[in-house]
Amino acid sequence: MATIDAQVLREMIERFRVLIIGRANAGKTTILQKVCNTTDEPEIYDTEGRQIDAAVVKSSIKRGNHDIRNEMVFKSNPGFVFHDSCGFEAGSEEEFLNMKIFISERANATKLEERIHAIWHVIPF
Ligand SMILES: Nc1nc2c(ncn2[C@@H]2O[C@H](COP(=O)(O)OP(=O)(O)O)[C@@H](O)[C@H]2O)c(=O)[nH]1
Ligand SMILES: [Mg+2]
Repeated sequence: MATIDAQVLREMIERFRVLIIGRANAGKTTILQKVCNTTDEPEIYDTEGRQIDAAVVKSSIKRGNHDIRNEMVFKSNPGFVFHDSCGFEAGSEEEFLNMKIFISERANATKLEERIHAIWHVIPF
């Protein structure tokens, strides 16, 4: 079986796509800022690549309309794209279901760059 060199793979996918899961306030955003070595808030883009205003994102999360398909990108690290989920707390069955749908869609995506390349489950101690 032919193997693909990691460097070649990185060039093929352009951006490494990570799904980060854990309950609200688990520290997901904070840990992403740490690994991206930034204190900036991430920029949020919809699936069509249109940037969404941070205030709009915050108010829709408050209304319970969080969209896992949105892409979070830190200016300092354009090679990484993050998807945020908060479906691991009691009473958020819908968010949990959305996460499962998103994972199955992105596990079967034909385009390698659209697939989820890693899932990071954040558990606060
Ligand atoms: N004590 C403590 N607080 C943290 C830690 N990481 C994040 N926080 C705080 O917890 C709150 C929620 O963090 P945030 O990253 O927004 O969580 P998210 O909802 O999972 O994205 C913020 O007030 C952070 O400053 C940590 O490791 N220890
Ligand atoms: Mg967050």
